Amino acid sequence: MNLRCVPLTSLLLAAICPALWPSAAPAGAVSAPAPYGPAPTERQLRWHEMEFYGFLHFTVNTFTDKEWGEGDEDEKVFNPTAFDADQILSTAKEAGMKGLILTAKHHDGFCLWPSRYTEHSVKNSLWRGGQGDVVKEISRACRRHGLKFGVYLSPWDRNHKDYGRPEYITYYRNQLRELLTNYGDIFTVWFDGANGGSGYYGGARETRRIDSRTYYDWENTWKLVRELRPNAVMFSDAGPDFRWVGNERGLAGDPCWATLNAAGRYAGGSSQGLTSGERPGTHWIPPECDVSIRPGWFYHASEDQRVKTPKQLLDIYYQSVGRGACLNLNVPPDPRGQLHENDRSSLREFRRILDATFATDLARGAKLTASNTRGRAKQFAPENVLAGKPDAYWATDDGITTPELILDLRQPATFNVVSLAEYLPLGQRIEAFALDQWKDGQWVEFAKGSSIGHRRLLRGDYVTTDKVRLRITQSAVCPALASVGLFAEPR
Ligand code: FUL
Repeated sequence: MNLRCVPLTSLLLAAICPALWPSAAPAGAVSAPAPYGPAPTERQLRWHEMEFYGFLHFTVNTFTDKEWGEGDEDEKVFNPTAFDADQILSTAKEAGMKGLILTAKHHDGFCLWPSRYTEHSVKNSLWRGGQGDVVKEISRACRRHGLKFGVYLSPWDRNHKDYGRPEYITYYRNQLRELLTNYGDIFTVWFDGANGGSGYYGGARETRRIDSRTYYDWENTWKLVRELRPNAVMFSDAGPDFRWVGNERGLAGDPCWATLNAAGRYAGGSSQGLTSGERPGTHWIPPECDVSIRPGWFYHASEDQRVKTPKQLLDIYYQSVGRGACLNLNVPPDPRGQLHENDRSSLREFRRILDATFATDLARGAKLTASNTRGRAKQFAPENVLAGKPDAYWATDDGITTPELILDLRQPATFNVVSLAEYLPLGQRIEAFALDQWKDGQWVEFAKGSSIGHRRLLRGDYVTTDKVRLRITQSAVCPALASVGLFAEPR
C-alpha cells in the first residue's frame, strides 16, 4: 500500500461514510481523559483482578472446638490426622479462587510455622513429630496449583506475655519478617482489627486493653511490609490497600465506592462508611468482603449441616464481586487437616453455576452506537467495551457526562445478568446509570444502579430483547467504560 495515500483515503471515507470510518482523528491525536479523584496503584489493580480468593482458618481452635482460643492451649492439641495441602488447594482452585490466606497465627497466639521467637507453635505439637510447618506446606501447594498465597497474622495475641507492652510490637514484627522472607511471594498481609481483652498472656491471666489507634504503630509495620514485599497489598479496617467492608456477611453496600476518606481511620476503629465507601474520598481503598462458608470461622463438626448452599454463595458473590469488591470466602480445614465434603460439594455446584452463567457473553458481536465518542477517535470507540482488552475503553468528550450506548444484538437474546466495568486507572467516575430493553417498539427500563467500579453485576428477571440501551445518567466527569456483558444464569 502506498502510505502517502492513507490520509486522503481516510478523509474520503470519513466524508462518504462516517459510520464505517468513525476515526476522524488519527490514532493518538486525541488525549485520554484526565483521571478523576483517587486512582488505584498497580498492586491494587492486580488485587482487583483476583476478585475471588479464600481464607483458611486453622489453629488449635480446630481441635478444641472454639472460635477464639484463650492462649493457654497445650501445643499438643494441634494434631491433624491427615493434613493434605493438595486436597485443600485443589478444592480452592476448582472453586475458582485465585489465592488463599492462611491464619498463620490467630488470637490464641499458636503459630502454624516453627517461629524462632516462641515455643507456642507447631514445633511443640505432636503433628509430624514437631517437624511440620503448615505455612510452608500451604504456600508451596499454592504455587503448585497456581494460586497466590497470603498471610493473616493476628495483632492480638492472647498467649504472649508481653502483649500490651512495646516489646510485643518487636515480637510481632519479627514474626512478620519470618513470614515475609521464608515463604516466597506473598500477595497480601491481612491485619485483623479485633484487639485486646482477657487472655493467658504468659500465665498472667488478665484483661489487657490497648489503644488501637496508637499501640501497634501501624505506619512502621506497613513500611516493613513494603520493604520486604513491595507487591503485597495490605488489609485492615482502614487499608492502606484494601478495607474491611464493615460486616462479616460478605456483603458490599449499594452504592459501593472504592474510595474512602482515610484521615482518622485505623485498624479496629469505627466501621462507619466502610460498607459503601465515601465519595469522592481522599484515597483508593476498595472493600474486601470476608465471610465464612459456615457460621463460624473455624471448623466445628456441629456445623456440618449448616454449610452455605450454592444459592447462598451465589447471592454473596453478586453482592460482593458484583459490587466491585473482592470476595474472601473462608473454608476452614477440619481436624483431619482437609476441607469437609459438605463444603466441597457446595463450592463445586457454586462454581458450576458461575461457569455456566459466564461461558457465553450475549453482547459479543453486537453493533454499538454511542451518543458521543471522545474526539470521534477509534481509540475511545464504543466497540472497546466488547473487546475484552484490559486497556481499552469507551470514553466521551470532556463535559459529556450523560451519554448513551445502544447494543444492537442483531437477534433476540435472553439474559438476566448485566456486567459493567469502568476503566479503573482513571478513577471511579460513573455515579448513576440505567438499562433499557427494546420492547414492543419502545425503550423500557429494566435495571438501574449507581456505582460501577471494577465490576458491577446486575442480576434480575430474565429479559428477552434484541436491543439494549445503557444510559449513563450521572457521572462526575466524562465516563470511561471498559466493558459491557450480557449473561444468562442456567434456569
Ligand atoms: C475477626 C476475628 O475475630 C475472627 O475470629 C476472624 O478471624 C475474622 C476474619 O476476623 O476479627
